[in-house]
Amino acid sequence: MIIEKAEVIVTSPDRNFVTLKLTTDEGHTGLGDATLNGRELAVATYLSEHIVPLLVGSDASRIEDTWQFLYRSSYWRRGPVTMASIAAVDMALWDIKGKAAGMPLYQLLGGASRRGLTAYGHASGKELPELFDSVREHLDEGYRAIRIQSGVPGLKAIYGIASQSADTFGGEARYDHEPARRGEKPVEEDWDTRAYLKHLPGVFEAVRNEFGPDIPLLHDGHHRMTPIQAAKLGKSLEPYDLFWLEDCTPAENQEALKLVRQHTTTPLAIGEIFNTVWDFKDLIRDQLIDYVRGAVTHMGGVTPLKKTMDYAALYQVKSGFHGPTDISPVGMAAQMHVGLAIHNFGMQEYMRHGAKTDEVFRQSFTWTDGLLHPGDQPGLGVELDQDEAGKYPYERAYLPYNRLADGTVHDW
Ligand code: EZ4
Ligand code: CO
Repeated sequence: MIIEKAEVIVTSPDRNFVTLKLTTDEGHTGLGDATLNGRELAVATYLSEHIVPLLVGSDASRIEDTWQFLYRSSYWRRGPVTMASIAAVDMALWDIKGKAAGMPLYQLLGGASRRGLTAYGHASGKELPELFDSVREHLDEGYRAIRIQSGVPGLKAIYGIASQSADTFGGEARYDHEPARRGEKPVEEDWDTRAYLKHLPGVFEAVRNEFGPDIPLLHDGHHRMTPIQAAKLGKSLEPYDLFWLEDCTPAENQEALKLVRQHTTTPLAIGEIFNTVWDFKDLIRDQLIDYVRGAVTHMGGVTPLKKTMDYAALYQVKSGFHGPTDISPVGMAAQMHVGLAIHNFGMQEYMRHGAKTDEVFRQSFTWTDGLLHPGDQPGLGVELDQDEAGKYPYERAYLPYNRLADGTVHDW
C-alpha cells in the first residue's frame, strides 16, 4: 500500500483549518488534522516543504515506523509546528488502515471501553444572570458537565466569555469559532489577577446554589497565575467540588505544580500546549496532575497519544483531551476514537463547530445523552468536501493577548 499523493488543504469556513489528505495506490484516502491556531501557514509550509516529499512513494501501512522516521530523522524534534505536522500524517495513516481493514479506528485500538465519552461544554457570562442562562442552554443541549468562565468586575474582556465577542468585536455571540480573531493585528485584552481571584469563588458559590451539588463543573485558568496564586485559587474553590482546574500556571515551569499540590485537593488538568509524552513525563510520574489535556493534533497524533495515556494509566491519571474548535473535525474524531478505546478516559471537551465547518467536513460522530461517540464508519469517519473547502480561502487571524493596567504584557 503505497502513498501516491499527499495534499495540504487550508480552508477557513468558520475559522482556519489545515488538513493533510493522503491517497494510496489502492485508492484509499486518509485525513489528518494539522491545525495550529493562529500559526496555520507555518504548519502548512512545514508539511508541503518538508514532509510531503518524504511521504510520496512510502508504505502507508507502516504507521509506527513513519512516525519514528519523521520524529527522529528531522533531528530538530518537538515543538508545535513539527508535532502538528507529524500528527496529521499519523492520523491520516490510521484513517487509511481503518478503511483498509473495514473497521473504525477505535476497533483497531482494542475496541470500546465504554458506551460513549462524557463531554463538557463551555458556559460563560460577564454577569451571573447571563452565565446562568448559558448553563441552562448547555443543560438543554444535553451537556452533563460544564466549564464555567465568568467576567471579572473592572475588566473589559476576558478569556472564554462568549458574549464579549459580540459586544467588543461586532461578531457572533460565540467566542469559540474565533479565539484567533481574523484581522491584521492581535486584539489586546486586559487582566488583573487579584480582581479575578477575589471574584471567582463567589461565582462558583452562586452556580452551586443555583444548579446544585451534582453537576461536574470545570474551570480554565489559562496560564495566568503564579504558583502561590494558583494554590490560593485551588484552595478557595474546594467547597465547590470542581471536576478540574485547568492550566492554573504557565505550563513551562512544571515544578510550580508541586507548590499548588501542597495546598489544594482541587484536581488539576494541564497540557493543551504540550507536544510530546516528554512534556507530561515528570508531571505524571510525580502525580502533579490528574488529567492529560493533550490534543491528538498537537501531541503528534494517535500513536503517541495512546502511548501517553497508557503511561498515565500507571499513575491513575486520566484523559481530558483538548477539544476547542481549533481542533478540526478530523482531529476531534481521532481523539474520540482514542478516548473510546483507552481504559483511563476522564472527560472530553466538546465545542460545536460552525455550520460551514460541518459542510466542509462530513462527520459521523453522535452526541446523545451527554455522550460523544465517533461512529462506526471505517477509519476516522470524516470526509472532506474539497469543493466546499475551496470556497473558503485562508484568512489571517491572531490569538488575542493581555496587558496589565500598567501596560505590562501578561500571559493570555
Ligand atoms: O485558548 O485552543 O481549554 N481551551 C482553551 C482554548 C485555547 C485555544 C487556543 O488556541 O484554552 O480555548
Ligand atoms: Co484551556
